[in-house]
Amino acid sequence: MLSLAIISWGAFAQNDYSSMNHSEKDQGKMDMKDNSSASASITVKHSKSASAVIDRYLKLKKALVEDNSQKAASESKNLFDAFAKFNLSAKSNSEQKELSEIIEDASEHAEHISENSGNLDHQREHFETLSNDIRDLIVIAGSDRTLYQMYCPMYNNGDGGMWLSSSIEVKNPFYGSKMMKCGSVQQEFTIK
Ligand SMILES: [Cu+2]
Repeated sequence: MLSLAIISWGAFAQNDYSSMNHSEKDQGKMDMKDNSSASASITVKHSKSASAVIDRYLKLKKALVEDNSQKAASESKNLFDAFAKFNLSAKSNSEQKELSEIIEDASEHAEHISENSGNLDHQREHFETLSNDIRDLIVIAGSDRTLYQMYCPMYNNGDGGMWLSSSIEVKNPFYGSKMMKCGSVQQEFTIK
């Protein structure tokens, strides 16, 4: 599971993340390509049910922006706990099923991030897939704030990677200080 990504900062940062073996990743990518039009807007319902998850996800993202692997590990432990406390009881049966699947997958990624302090590359691989889960979760469960889906076309050997932000300002969690401004707003999640 510990993949050592060799990063070279050549013409187009050739990152080898090919050793990552997570099928969910490709699934997330497919979704991405369907709505690749620049800066679309999606309305989600206003809900506080995901507040703790969103808070902690954003703190994890900040730690990765800061290249702080140790902090990313502790924040993802907090996120893991927020998933465990997520209250599904107020949701419909079909939503409960979908949400519990998302949460199960996302919890695994949070766990990997928390267990890989000192390995930012590996934490970032899991963060990319985790971000897709958080987006899917918000689409179903709603959000208590406007969020932006940001996209970095260079990540993962040019496959690209997305993350969520509460601000339109680009602070890249995949590259941190190496390429802080790489990325753009892909989608806005507004609250109804
Ligand atoms: Cu892992």
